[in-house]
Amino acid sequence: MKTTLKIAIQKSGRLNEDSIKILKESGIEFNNGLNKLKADAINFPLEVFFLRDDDIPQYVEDGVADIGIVGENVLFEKNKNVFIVDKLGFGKCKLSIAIPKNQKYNGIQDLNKKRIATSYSFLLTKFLKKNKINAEIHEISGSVEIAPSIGLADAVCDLVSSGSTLFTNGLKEVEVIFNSQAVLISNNKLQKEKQLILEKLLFRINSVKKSKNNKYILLNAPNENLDAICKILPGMKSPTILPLAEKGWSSVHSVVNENDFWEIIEKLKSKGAQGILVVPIEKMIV
Ligand code: PRT
Ligand code: ZN
Repeated sequence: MKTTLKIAIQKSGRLNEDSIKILKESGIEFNNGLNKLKADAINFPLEVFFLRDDDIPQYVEDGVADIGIVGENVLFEKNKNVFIVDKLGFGKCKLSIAIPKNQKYNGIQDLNKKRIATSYSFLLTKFLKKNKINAEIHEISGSVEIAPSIGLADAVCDLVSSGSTLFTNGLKEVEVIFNSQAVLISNNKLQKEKQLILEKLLFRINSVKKSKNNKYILLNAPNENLDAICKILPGMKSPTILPLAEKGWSSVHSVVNENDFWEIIEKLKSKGAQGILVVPIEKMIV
């Protein structure tokens, strides 16, 4: 029988769409798992399991799934023995401690003797211990943010992304325990054939990730400034330069990183670049 790699992703919730998207953008076709536990990819040796995110680390540790996509927050809270293969750059959030916004906060020692509600008792215990804080942890599984207003706790430890949940519940963030994002995890003892499939998958995922961070740029430049313009554009190797029909002008093509993008555009304009076009890249193989 042909070897397939089994990947566990979230069935529904915040990581579901992006997990499916990164696989599909990697050219892997499968049904989306609506009312299904499992789907076979059509054109890649991959089986996709749709699970609750909380169960994914255990499934991967046990080898029921070979790999999985899960938030670091869940992974570290479950404290399973698996291997982080790659950070995926989506599902970003913070695990933070928050208190009622009208309360003064002079530092972490203010959490001493406080009751903190959380679904992350393992990570919170570790954090409090490290900081020598003696607080009472109330483990609750949902709607943590309402705990202070109903008198269940003095503070909360929960995930924060935009901060609007804290705001609407009259809370303010006072400590960030860590920053989290979705990661690709793997069982520690993958068979050789499965390891090879994982490497193929990783190669594709990285091409997709790289392409998202980069843009293809085309511009027209006066020939006398070409040297200066090429110095501004790093490109994958060096920029492509083609003569334009108009004498004394060339077309320059290159790849720029999203992070430096606006700075580079400013510099290009100052060197006389015109007709600048910026195009998204679908895949980038380097
Ligand atoms: O059903 P299942 O168990 O699979 O899903 P779930 O309900 O446990 O998790 P889900 O879908 O809510 O989140 C899945 C993962 O998304 C989390 O484990 C995180 O890794 C990641 N993630 C990213 C978040 C958030 N951002 C986030 N903001 N998970 C939850 N939240 C919640 C947070 O708990 C709080 O209630 O959103 C609220 C805060 O959001 P803001 O924007 O108001 O700050
Ligand atoms: Zn969950």
